[in-house]
Amino acid sequence: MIKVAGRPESLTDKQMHYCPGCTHGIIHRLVAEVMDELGIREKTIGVAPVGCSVLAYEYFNCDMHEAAHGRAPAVATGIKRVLPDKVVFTYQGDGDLASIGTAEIVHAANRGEKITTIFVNNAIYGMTGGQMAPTTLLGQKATTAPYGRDAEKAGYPIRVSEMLSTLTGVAYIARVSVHNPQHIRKAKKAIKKAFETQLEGKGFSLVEVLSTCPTNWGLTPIEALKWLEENMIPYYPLGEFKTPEEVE
Ligand SMILES: Cc1ncc(C[n+]2csc(CCOP(=O)(O)OP(=O)(O)O)c2C)c(N)n1
Ligand code: SF4
Repeated sequence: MIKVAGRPESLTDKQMHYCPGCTHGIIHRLVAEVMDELGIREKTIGVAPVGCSVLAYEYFNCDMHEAAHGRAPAVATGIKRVLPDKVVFTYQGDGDLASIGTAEIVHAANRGEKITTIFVNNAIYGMTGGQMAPTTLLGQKATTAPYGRDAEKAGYPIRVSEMLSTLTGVAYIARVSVHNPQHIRKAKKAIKKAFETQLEGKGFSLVEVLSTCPTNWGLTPIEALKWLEENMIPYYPLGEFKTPEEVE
C-alpha cells in the first residue's frame, strides 16, 4: 500500500485544542511540513506567543521556548545570536505581534535579525474573548467595539506586512491566506521561502497568514472562511512585499 498522507514528523501526536473551523491548525501543519521537507526539525527552535497558539510548544515536535506577550521576536533574537546555526522562528497572533509586541517586531525586523516570523492575522484577540486588535477591520464588531471599529476613536487597521517591508533589514515578507486549498498551497510555498531565506543567512523574514476566528467573529466555520475571503483580502492584499532578490 502506498501512503498518500500522514502526520508531519514535525508535529507531536498531541490533539490540538483549537475551536472547530479555526485555521491555526492548518498553519501549524504547513510550518511542520516545511520543517520536514527542509530536514531542519532537529535544529529548529520555535518561540510560542501568548494567545490561542500559546500551546504551540506542545504541538511542534522541535525545541520550543515560550515568550511573554509580544516579546517573541526579542527572545528569538537572543536565541539566534547565541546559536546562529539553529533555525529560529516565532509564531504570533495579531494581538501579540501588532499590539503588545509592536516595538519588538519592528526593531527585530529593522535589525535584520536572521529569524522567521509566522504572523497569524485573524483580525481579533482570540484567546481573551474577542477584543479589538490593531488589525480589526473598520466596522468590524469586537467586545471592545460593540458598534464596530470606528477610525475616529481607534484609528485604522494596521497593514503589518506593508509597514515592515519598508525596513532595510527585511529580506522576505509575504501575505497569504488559508481559506481554500489553492491558497493553502501558496501559503506553504511562502512559509518555505521564509525559512529558506533564513537558511541562506539573508535577514529577517515574515509570512503574514490571514486566519479565521469563527468563535469570536460569531460565524460558523464555513461562514468564517467566506468572511475572510470577502472582507479581509480586499483590505489585506495577498502577495510578496519584499523578496531576497530585491535586497541582493
Ligand atoms: C503579559 C500578558 N499580557 C496580556 C495577556 C492576556 N492575553 C492572553 S492571550 C491575549 C490575546 C492574544 O490575541 P492574539 O495575539 O490576536 O492571538 P489569538 O488568540 O487571536 O490567536 C491576551 C491579551 C497575557 N496572557 N500576558
Ligand atoms: S478563539 Fe478564535 S483563534 Fe482562538 S482557537 Fe477559537 S477560533 Fe481559533
